[in-house]
Amino acid sequence: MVLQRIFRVVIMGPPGSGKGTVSGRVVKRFGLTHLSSGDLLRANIKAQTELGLLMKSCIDQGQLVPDDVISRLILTEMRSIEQSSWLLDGFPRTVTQAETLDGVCSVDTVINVDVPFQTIKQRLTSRWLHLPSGRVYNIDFNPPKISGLDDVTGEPLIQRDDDTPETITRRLKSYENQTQPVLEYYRSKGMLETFSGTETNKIWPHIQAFLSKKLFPQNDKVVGKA
Ligand code: G5P
Ligand code: MG
Repeated sequence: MVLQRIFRVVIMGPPGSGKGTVSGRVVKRFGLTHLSSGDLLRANIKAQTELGLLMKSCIDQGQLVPDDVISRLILTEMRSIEQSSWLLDGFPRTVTQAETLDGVCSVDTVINVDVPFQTIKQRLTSRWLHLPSGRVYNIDFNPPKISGLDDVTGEPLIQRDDDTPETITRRLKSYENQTQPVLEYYRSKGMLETFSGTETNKIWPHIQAFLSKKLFPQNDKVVGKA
């Protein structure tokens, strides 16, 4: 199925709510290009760029990096995919970032993955990551086929430095204080679609159905006529 125009989707939710996991499924099912602010920052840290070195302590302490730094990074990356439909994960995280994004493009819809904090705390300490691709695993939920290795490349998996219990608590606090107002920002514009639950496998069918309708409204009409 080919999209009839370019779609721009933002995915939001607390740390560990499953944004990366859901994004992987959206990419596979709908072919959107995934752009993750956290993956971009971690790639900069791994490559030891000036920006990566500057931002590492901020991220490891569970604080947000400054708005101007992350906005510049994301907007530069967005320019290279402006002819594609995309899914933006982890940006915007403050109202200032949301206003910056509004200044450069119009977003079609905002998906909010709403998972209780208690569920999240248990998940994040057992997360494993393939750094080059951003593929995520969890020893309870979706373990790799071979322990410690990525299913696709066979390369080693790592644990994120910010997945310690204390840092997770700080990340959830900063989500409450700085990112929840962004949900209100999009809700007031009528753009927010919230999907609540404690299991990605139960939330995903609803997101999939919503995006199918949004991205392929013509199919709905065909079904309606039949
Ligand atoms: P990130 O990288 O954007 P967060 O904190 O927003 O980080 P995170 O931790 O990447 O979000 P996620 O993507 O929402 O979480 O969740 P995930 O990785 O898919 O799933 C979490 C774990 O749960 C995985 O192990 C997965 O397998 C498992 N899982 C999924 N579903 C289920 C389920 O149903 N059951 C179970 N049992 N497990 C499941 O940002 C990192 C940092 O970068 C900076 C900040 O410092 C931030 O803290 N940053 C920004 N700073 C300022 N502005 C921005 N815009 C920034 N963006 C990033
Ligand atoms: Mg993520």
